[in-house]
Amino acid sequence: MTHLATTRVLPENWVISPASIVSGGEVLTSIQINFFQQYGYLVLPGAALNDLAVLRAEAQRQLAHPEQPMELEATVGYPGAPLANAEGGDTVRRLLKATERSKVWLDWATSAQAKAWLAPLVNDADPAKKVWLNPNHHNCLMTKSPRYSSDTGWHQDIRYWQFKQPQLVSMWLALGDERTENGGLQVIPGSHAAVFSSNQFDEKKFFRTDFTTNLTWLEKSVSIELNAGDVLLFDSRLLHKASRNHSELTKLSLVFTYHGESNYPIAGTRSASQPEIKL
Ligand SMILES: O=C(O)CCC(=O)C(=O)O
Repeated sequence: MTHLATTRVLPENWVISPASIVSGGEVLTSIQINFFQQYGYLVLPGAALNDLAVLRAEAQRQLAHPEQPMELEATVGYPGAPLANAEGGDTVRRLLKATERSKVWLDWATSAQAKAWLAPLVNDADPAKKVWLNPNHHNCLMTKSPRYSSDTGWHQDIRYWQFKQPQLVSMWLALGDERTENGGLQVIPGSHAAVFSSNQFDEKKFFRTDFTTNLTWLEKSVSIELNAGDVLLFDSRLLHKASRNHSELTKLSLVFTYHGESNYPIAGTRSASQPEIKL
C-alpha cells in the first residue's frame, strides 16, 4: 500500500473544522483530545504560524554554521546515508540540545501555549497537572538534506528511552512543508495502544516489514502532511517512519518531548542525564 496522497489523510470520521484549529493561547477541544487518545497523534494546523518566521530564521542561522552537539547522517547510518569519509559525509541530521543552543527555541518549547496543548495529553486529560520537557530525547532541529539523507524505518521512539511509564508526547513543528516526498512522517494510527511482542521488531527495534503478523498494522499507515507552521503531537509509542528527502529543499523541523506528573526518567539512564524543564 502506498501513501502518496496530496492531502492530509485522516480517518474517515474526522473532519477538520474551525473549532479544531488552535492558534495562540488556546486549549485543545475534547474532540482533539479524544482523537489523540484514540489514534496516538494530532495535527494542529497553523498552530505556530505567529512564531514561524523567527523560529525558522534561527534554524537557518544555526544550520549555516553548525556547532556541536550534532548528529550526522553518516553517524545515524540509515539506508541512503553517506559514508563518513565520502562526499556528503558531513551532512547534518540533527542539531542537538535545541533548548540550550537557542533562547527562541527554548521559549517556544516551554511556552504557555505549549503547556496548554500538552497538559491534557500527558496527564490523562487533567490539564491542571504539570508538564515536563525532557531535554535528553529529541530536543533538536531535525534536518533532512535533499542530497544526502536517509530512510528511517518503522519504530516507536520509546524503544531506547527509559522512563517509569512509556507515556510521553513529542511536539513536532514543521518549519517548512512536509510531505512523504521530502521525508515527511508516516504513522500507524492506534499503534501507540497496541501490545507488540519482541519478535515483531528486528535487532535494532525496527518494526519488521517482512513479518506477516505486522502486515495488518502496516496496511493502516497514513502520511502526515504538514504545512509550515503546523504542529504534530504524537505519542512516543506510535509507530512512525520517514523516507529520505526527494525534493530540492532541506526539510527542517523542531522536535521536543514531554511527560506528565505521574512519569519520570529512570535515574542513571540517558533519559535522566540532564535535568528536566518544568513548564
Ligand atoms: O525524519 C525522520 O526520518 C524520522 C525521524 C524520527 O522518526 C525520529 O527521529 O524518531
